[in-house]
Parts: sequence; C-alpha cells; structure tokens
Amino acid sequence: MTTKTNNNTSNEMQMLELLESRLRWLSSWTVHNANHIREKRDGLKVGGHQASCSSMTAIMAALYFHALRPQDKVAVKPHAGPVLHAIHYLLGNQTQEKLERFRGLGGVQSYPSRTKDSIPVDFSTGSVGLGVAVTAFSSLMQDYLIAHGQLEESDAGRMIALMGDAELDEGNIYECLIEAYKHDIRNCWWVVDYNRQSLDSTTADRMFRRFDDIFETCGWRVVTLKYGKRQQAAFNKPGGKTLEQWIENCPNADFAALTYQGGKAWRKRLVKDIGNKPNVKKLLAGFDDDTLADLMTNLGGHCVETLSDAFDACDDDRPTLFIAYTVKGFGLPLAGHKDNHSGMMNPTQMDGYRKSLGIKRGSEWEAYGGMGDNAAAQLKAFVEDSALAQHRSEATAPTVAIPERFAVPAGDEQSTQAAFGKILLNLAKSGEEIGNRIVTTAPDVTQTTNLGAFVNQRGLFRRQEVADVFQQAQIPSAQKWSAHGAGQHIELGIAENNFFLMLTSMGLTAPHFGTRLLPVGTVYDPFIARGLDALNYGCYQDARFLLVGTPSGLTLGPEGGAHQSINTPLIGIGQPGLVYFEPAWADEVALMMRWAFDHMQQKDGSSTYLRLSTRSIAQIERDNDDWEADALKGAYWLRQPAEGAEAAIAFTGAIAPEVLQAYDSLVTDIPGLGLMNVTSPDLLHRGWSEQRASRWEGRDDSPCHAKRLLDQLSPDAGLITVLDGSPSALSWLGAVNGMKVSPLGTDRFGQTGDLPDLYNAYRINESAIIDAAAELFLA
Ligand SMILES: Cc1ncc(C[n+]2csc(CCOP(=O)(O)OP(=O)(O)O)c2C)c(N)n1
Ligand SMILES: [Mg+2]
Repeated sequence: MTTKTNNNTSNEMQMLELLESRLRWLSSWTVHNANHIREKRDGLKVGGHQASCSSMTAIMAALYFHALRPQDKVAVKPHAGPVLHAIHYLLGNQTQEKLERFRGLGGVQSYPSRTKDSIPVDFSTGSVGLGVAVTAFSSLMQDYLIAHGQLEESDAGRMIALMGDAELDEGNIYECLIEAYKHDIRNCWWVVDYNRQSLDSTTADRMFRRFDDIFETCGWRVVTLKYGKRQQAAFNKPGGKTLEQWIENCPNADFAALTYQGGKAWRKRLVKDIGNKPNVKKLLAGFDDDTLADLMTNLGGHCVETLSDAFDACDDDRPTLFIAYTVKGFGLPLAGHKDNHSGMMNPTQMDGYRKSLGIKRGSEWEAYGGMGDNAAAQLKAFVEDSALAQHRSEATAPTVAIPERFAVPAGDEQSTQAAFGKILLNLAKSGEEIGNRIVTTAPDVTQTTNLGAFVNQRGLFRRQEVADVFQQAQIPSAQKWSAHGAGQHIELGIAENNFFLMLTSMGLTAPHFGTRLLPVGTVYDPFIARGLDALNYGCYQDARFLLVGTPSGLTLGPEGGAHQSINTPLIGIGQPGLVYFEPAWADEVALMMRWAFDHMQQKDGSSTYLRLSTRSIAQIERDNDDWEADALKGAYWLRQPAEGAEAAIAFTGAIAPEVLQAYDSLVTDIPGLGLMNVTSPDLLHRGWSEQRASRWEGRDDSPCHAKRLLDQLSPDAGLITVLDGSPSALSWLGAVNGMKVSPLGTDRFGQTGDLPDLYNAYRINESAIIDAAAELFLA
C-alpha cells in the first residue's frame, strides 16, 4: 500500500463522500422497502436497522473504496449488513431483486452470511462479538500458513472487523485479546463504530478511555478518530478550543439527545454552557442551525478524509483498534435517539429524505440516482476502478488425499479416546500428506484428551521459536513442549469460546486462503456447552473440522457431576453442519476419523463431532468388514435379529460391555433378540427426517436407514434404548415404525462414584436393561 497520509486528493474524498451518501440511501431504502412497501402476509414486523447502517456508511466507504486490498478479509457488524449489500450492488455483484427481497425467502439475509448470501461474505456475523474475535484467529491461521510455506508473505491480507461499540461488552472479545497477545498476532484491524449506543440505551461514560488501556496493554495500537476535518477546522478558529473542550466533556446521553433535537437545541445548549467564554458567540454565529448541527456531528467516523488518513497511516502489520466516533442514525431523522436501534423512518420521513437527495419517485433503486449525470458518471467510474472491483472470488483449495483405511490400534482393551490419540500419532508418522495437513488445537486439555502423542511428534506452532526448558534441562517428561514455525498444534488457554473460534478459522482456510488444512480440536465434552454459540457460529459459516469431545458422560466416574456430560448427544443431533458419531470400539474410531477427514473436504460435507470415552473396554472380534458401511450410516446390527423378532436393544458408546452382558442374559428368553449399535443417533435421525421430506416433495421415498434396520423386526416389536447421556437421543427410534420403547440413559446431574455404582444408580447397567426389557413385555 502506498502511503497517502495527508495526501488524499480532494477528488477522491469527494467521491467517497458521494459514496457514503449512496450507501446511506440504498441501505435505508432496502430496509424501508421491506417494511413499508413490500406486501406483508403474516403481520410480522420485517425489521432492519437504518440507524446502525448510517452509523457506518462513511467507515465502510473509506475502508472498502480507499483502504481495502483484494487479499484483505472483513467481518461486517451484523446490523450493517444492508450497507455491504449496497456496496456490492454498486459493484454489480448484487441484484435489485435480491435487495427487494431483503429478509424474505431467497433474498438478502438480515446479517451477512457466507453460506446464504450470494455476494462475497468473508465472515458471517450475527451473534455480536464472535465475528470480531474470529478475525484475530484468522490472522493467526494466515501466519500459520505462511510459516508452513502454504501462503506467500506477500499475499498476507488484513483480517478486519467492523464492529459496534456494544460488542465491546462481550466477554469473548477479551478472551480473544489475551490469546491473540500470547500468539503475537498481526495484520488484524478492528474498527469500532463508536456511536455510544447499544440496543437499549446510550453506553456508559465511565468506559471512556478504558478501552484504550485494555487494548494497549494487549499490544494493540489504538487510534481514536474523534473529530472530523470540519470540526478540526472549527477548533482552530477563535473560540474553537472552548468548543472542543465542551465536546470532550459532554456526556454520551446529552450528546445523543442534542443530536436528535438538532441545530436549534445545539445552539441553545452551547450558548448556555459556554456562550460567555471568549469568542464562542462569534464562532457559533458563523453557522446557521443546519450547518451547526452538521458541524457538531462531523465526528471522525463520519469524515471520509479522517478515516482514509488514519487507515493510510497504519501501514504496517501491527494489530490496530480504530475507535471511530459516530452518531447512530447519522444523517437521518433518527439520529441520536436512544430508541433508534430498531427505529425506522416513517414513509413521510423517507419521502423527505428521498427529495433531499433529488431522487425521483420510482427511481429509488437507481444505483447513482438523483446526483446529476456528471457526478453519477464520475462516481460509477470511481467504483469500477476501485481495488475492490478486482475479482475477489474465493479460491478452490485442492483436496488432501486420505488413505483408504486408517490402521486400527492394537490392544484387547482400549478406550475410544486412547484409540483416537494413537490413530493421530500414526498419521503423524505415516509420511503421507495428510500428516502434514492436520492441525490440532485444544483449550489447555491437550494431554488429558490424548493429543499429546501427536504434539510430541509434530510440535507446537509459534511464529517465534520457544524452547522446551524442561527438555533442555533433561528433566524427564512425557511431553515435548517446544514450539516453532513448523509446529502443527496451536495450544490455547482455557477458554472454550476461543477454541471454537480457532477451529472456525482453521476450518475456513480452504475458502479464505486456498489451502486446505484438516483441523482437529479436543475439548472436555461437557464444556462444549461453554463455547456452544461459537461452535454454532463456526458451523453456520460452514467451517470444516473434526471436534472431539472427551471424556464424556457418567463414564468419567470419580471426576463427578461437574465434568460428566449429559446432554451433548442432543447437541450432536441438533447442531446443523456437524455430524455426531459416538463409537464404542477402536475400529469404529478409525473408521469414523477417516470418514471425517474425507467428509470435511467434500463440497456438501460438514464438520464431525466424535464423543469419546476414557473407559477401557474389551474390543470385539469381527468376522468381516460388512458392518462398516452401515456404521457410517448411523447404526448396524451387532447381533442380527431373527426375521420378525419381538425385541431389540439399541445402544450407543462406552456402555457396550453392560449391553453385551444384558444381551446374553436376555437372548435365551427372547429368541432372535437383535442388538443394534447406534454409531450416530444424529445421522440416523437426519435420515429419518430426510425420508419424510423426500416423500412430501415427491422425491425418492425409499426407507431411511433406521427404518431399513427396524423393518427386520416384527411391526409390534419392542425396543430397549440405552446410552450414557440423555435418553431422548435414542428413544425417538420407536416412532420410526411405531414400536414401544423402554428408554434408558441419564437425565439428572451425575456425581462421583465408580462405574458399577454409577451405572446402577443411573440405571444404565445390565440389570436396568433386563428390567427395561421386562417392562416392554409386561406392558
Ligand atoms: C450475542 C448477541 N446478543 C444479543 C444480540 C442482540 N443485539 C443485536 S445488536 C445489539 C446491540 C448492538 O449495539 P452496537 O454493537 O453498539 O451496534 P450499533 O449501535 O452500531 O447498532 C444487540 C444487543 C445479538 N445480536 N447477539
Ligand atoms: Mg453502538
């Protein structure tokens, strides 16, 4: 980037000002059209945020059309989504038809969405805070790729978040700041739309300058853009310093209220407060009411020149926070009102706004309407010449070859967690490309989730080398903990939000940087809930990774109720974009991991979640591989039922030994009893939903996998379902063919205990299964 500090040509600034006005109009009109013009069928408010948009139009004009380079990526404040669409409308990437359908089916989404919008969206946003923090992790991943020779340093872009000031209240921002400091991130900009208004109200004056301290402590440069050029010029006139001082001390709420009230109110208040100070009256007399209101709201975040200069001045890779002072609802009759978050201009106000821009009725969608032919042509040429207009389509990353089979770790007794660790280690040692593309991460649980062997083999990633002091001092330790540029594990502090955002960034390297990584993250299963919104966020934007939740369930035994996950199977079933498997044996783990690495690279693939256990159980003999295909569809018959059998047990995961014992006890009384291993309650349920959807839509309605398996039983057979988790994860199986079900599982908090005691107390042991079977037949 060439430094243009203080040298930005007045012509360019004029263009940016015109653009700002276009973006403000188009975003306002998009929201207005959807709420006041488009036909409504359901009486619901459509919604949209004109005030949040206009707060950011200058920031986005200056960023997108002055500072942004093709390799930069931006997360846009959710409520400024219509401004992003307006930008792409001007660039010719968005259609009027989609804008007209804003918030309607198939139209522009409420908040920028990578997967649902047709324009280029680098990061989805919506849940405030997450879209900001994810940029820090993506800048770290960019450095990872550079260090691994998978991206040229010269192709490094900035990861930029355009954020609302209330997003600074989200805790995940600070969790991220700490992690980002530890990893010495660079090439990250966060631009705060500092309108000092949230959804409910104006924000706390006490936080003034505190953000500077917090960010500077974490190594960020803080650039505050408080005053626009017109204000700065006024401050240099006689009496100007007094005016500047007055604004400095003005409480947020007062400033907002005066902005809403306009020029007359400003004058009255200023005269009252500082009118008797030297030269102030004369200074104020130089402005009529309208220009005085303009002057008072010419804050840094509304001045394209101030913004452009500031962006130009930060011509290095230091992480930077721009605090751009703004007015929420800038330039609209809503400006400054504390209730303006969801407020909208009424048709009369909108009409006045239209007229003030010289836009003819019926020409509202005209990209450059109302500005005169000359200006329109000039602005169009300016937009078309911009760096942004260069094609920015996302790269397609080549796939990484996955071996036909993953070797199954040897051992008569194994836990699924240990098998996972060994398989990863095998891949690390295999010499195959897959070993180089796997990247792992964990929130301070690397060792206790069995990632340690992989990390010993491949090292931790740091841009700057960090020696393992314990190893150098020859102090015996199982863990080699040295870090370097070639390392393939990104160790995180204990913050699950960061963990899921890290996985999100890892899982987006293919579309973002054209290089595919195979991310694997491990977390204690119950603490998935801690980062659940960030997990959902990653899945929503189709990031691809393998998530391992372990240890899980009551099966954790002595660790007790705070660590025993109960409802994660339901998360696994309910989370779109994530296929949940829960294996019982090591050979299943190998099969599912292979599938996950393949599936995460498929166009219509997804991420995978493995719920694993630390319980070491006897492995079973297999006669052949016939079970595998069904296991990958969600279930297989471990003991085939007799044709028309009267009952079956369906189970999931680490309680397999209890289930096998119960099976052996019951099979003499219930001849032909079936035993179904449900490897993925999620896939099984999805298949069932899909079958019904197919039927309604007149597509292929062949039976789903669950039905195909259950059709082997008598139509009035009974099912006993059992897992170490919420019973509802499996109890629905009865509904597939209208069978009676006797469901077992846990729906109370766990506690400390050994497995015989816990399985007995929570009724997931052999005798519970036998009782559940009896119940079916007694009923
Ligand atoms: C996690 C989350 N909680 C709540 C909301 C609802 N919400 C949307 S915007 C908003 C306030 C945003 O204020 P700010 O970030 O300052 O944006 P602006 O003033 O620019 O609209 C809230 C609470 C949300 N989108 N995400
Ligand atoms: Mg705000």
